[in-house]
This record gives sequence, structure tokens and C-alpha cells, in this order.
Amino acid sequence: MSHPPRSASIARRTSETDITLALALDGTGQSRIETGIGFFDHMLTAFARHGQFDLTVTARGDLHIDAHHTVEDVGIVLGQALAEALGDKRGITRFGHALVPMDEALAEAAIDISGRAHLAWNATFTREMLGDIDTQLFEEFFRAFTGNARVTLHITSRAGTNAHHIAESCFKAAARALRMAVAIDPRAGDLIPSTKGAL
Ligand SMILES: [Mn+2]
Repeated sequence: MSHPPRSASIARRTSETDITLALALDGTGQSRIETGIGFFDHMLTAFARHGQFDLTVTARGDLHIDAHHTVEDVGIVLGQALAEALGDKRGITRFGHALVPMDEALAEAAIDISGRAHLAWNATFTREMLGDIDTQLFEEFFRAFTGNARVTLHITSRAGTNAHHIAESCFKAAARALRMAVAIDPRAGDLIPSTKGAL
């Protein structure tokens, strides 16, 4: 069973943000990310790299207010792109998990490409801001992502004192878990991995 390249391009414009995003699931980890929020660019670059996704994001948001709308809306569009790229989810592994250390930090992620949106977020940060981004916004990003991708995602920061490490380990773990879950399962053939026959 061969599968076509799985990708999606989405443009979304509101009064708060203007976003174009292209995602290829069977990529090599290349990315070009420009959100106007340096630390968020760093996280999305790591997400693409460790998920082995090709990802292009251009976001212009109302950063004169704060990063909230931009971060949330990139999560929405990334989730929409994932759903579109996966199509009917034929042949995918469906479940994925990862445990990713980064120095003293350790993050765990588990994902089910279930068709049901759920985020369980268990991470606390030792500081409020990382560069221009409020650390509360990472949860908002992943909530928007899971809601629009319609996946179940659990992220737990198990250890860490440095806020940069805590955030980066969470993004890398999510990327690794997603990479496993979207991978084509060679034993699945043409099947949609659900006893219901649909995801
Ligand atoms: Mn870093």
C-alpha cells in the first residue's frame, strides 16, 4: 500500500491575525517560521525538526497587544493543517508517545489521533515570560491545536527548573509523539485504525 504525500496549506485571516501555514507530514524537519515572537519561532522550529515535518509558518498578529492571539491562532491553523493532511487517517499508527529529557528537564507526551479533542496539560513554569511570550500561552497553543486537529494529547512536565528547558522539552516530546502517531504502520495496510472503522 503506498500513500500519497500527506500535506496541507492553510491561510486564515481575522481582525487579530493573518496566518499562512504549510505542513508536510512526511518531511525531513525543514522549517521556515516567522511569527514575530522569537521564542515561539524557536519552539515551532524544534517541533518541525523533531517531528520530521516540513513546516512553513508566516504569522502577522496584533503583537502590540500581546502574543496571545498570534500563538492561539497558529495553534488553530496547525491543528487544521494536521487534520487536513491526515485525511481519513488510513494506515496510520494512531497512538504515539515520547519521553524527552533536556538537561534537568523531562517532558512526557502521549497522543491519540482519536477524532476527539482533548488536552491534558500538566506543566508549570518557573517564570512568567520567556522572551516576548507568556509561559501561560503554551497551554493555549496546544489547546487550540488539539481542538482543531481533533486529537487527544497529554503533556506532562515531569522535571525541570529552567523555564526554557521546560518549554522546549514539552514541544520536543509533543513532536516526537506526533511523529510516531502519524507514521504509516506497515502492518495496517489500508485500514483505518479503529474498531469503529472511522476516526
Ligand atoms: Mn532552546
